[in-house]
Amino acid sequence: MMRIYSLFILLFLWASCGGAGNGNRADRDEAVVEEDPLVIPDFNADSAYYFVDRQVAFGPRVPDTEAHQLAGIWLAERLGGFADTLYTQETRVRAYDGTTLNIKNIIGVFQPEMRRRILLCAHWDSRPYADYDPDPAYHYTPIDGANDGASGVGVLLEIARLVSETQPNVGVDIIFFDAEDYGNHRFSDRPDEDNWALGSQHWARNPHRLDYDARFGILLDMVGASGATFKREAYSMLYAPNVVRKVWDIAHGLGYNHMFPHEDGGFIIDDHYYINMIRNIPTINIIHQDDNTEHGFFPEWHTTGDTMDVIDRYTLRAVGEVVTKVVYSE
Ligand code: AHN
Ligand code: ZN
Repeated sequence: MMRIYSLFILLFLWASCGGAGNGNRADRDEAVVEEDPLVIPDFNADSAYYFVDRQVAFGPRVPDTEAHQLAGIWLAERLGGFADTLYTQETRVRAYDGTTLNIKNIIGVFQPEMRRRILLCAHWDSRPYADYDPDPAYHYTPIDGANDGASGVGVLLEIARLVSETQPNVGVDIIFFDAEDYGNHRFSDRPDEDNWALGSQHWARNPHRLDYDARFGILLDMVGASGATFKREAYSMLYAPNVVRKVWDIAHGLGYNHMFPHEDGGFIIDDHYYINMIRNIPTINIIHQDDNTEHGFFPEWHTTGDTMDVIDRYTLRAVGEVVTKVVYSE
């Protein structure tokens, strides 16, 4: 079922009560069609949950592993099935410890002919080490990344499905970035420079279309844990304050005030940082921050506990509804 938000419905009711006086029924029906009411498709949280679960079932999606390769093929198939055009961008990058990684950014383009575009993104890789695990025995064990990675991709696959069925008034690009989470191990002594978000750094310098531009971008990171709260991330406030305002206003309008507080979070180096710095596209990060943990993220962050057990359909639904409404309000 679709939800229809329209001032013109109200006008129609007012007119039917005799307010407009003249005009027959056919005229009024026509007016409703011509004025293009805002039709917002329903975000299905079960579908998003399924997309998260399917990714996690491949195992940790660490570059240069079989699970990563198979998950990448599956994601390209799924996104490609919804998008008008699919690009995969494969390259090699150097990780902080000198390892060469074979990585793949996965890009779905909807309505390529439209000039006004918005960019939605998340990272699809998962971290090679549980370096915040309470048990040191797991500090070099790869993680499932159900929340840290798969949740954002799951929400965006569901939005891809909606956009494929109901055309918004704007072109949409959905990018799944690779190698976001191969950053410096907590106990490494290497310099901590630009070693996160390797896939988005590559894309920002080599976009899938020359001179690619968008009105704004939204990054989703850790958007599936129960009890999540999304404070206003500091780089988002610095580079894209109007986008933060737009998104938080819509969240409040939908009744998700408690999850999108008007509170300032920290500066987080993530994919959106490089999109802002290198491509100059105002891009925000919707990311779960938590003052009650030592690292500032959800309790299972970069631990073996970041499994499907932390994923809550309610959180996926809240974020999904907000981003869907942003897309269809453009
Ligand atoms: C830093 O800790 C520098 N950035 C965190 C970005 C991140 C990691 N997002 C998910 N995992
Ligand atoms: Zn991470």
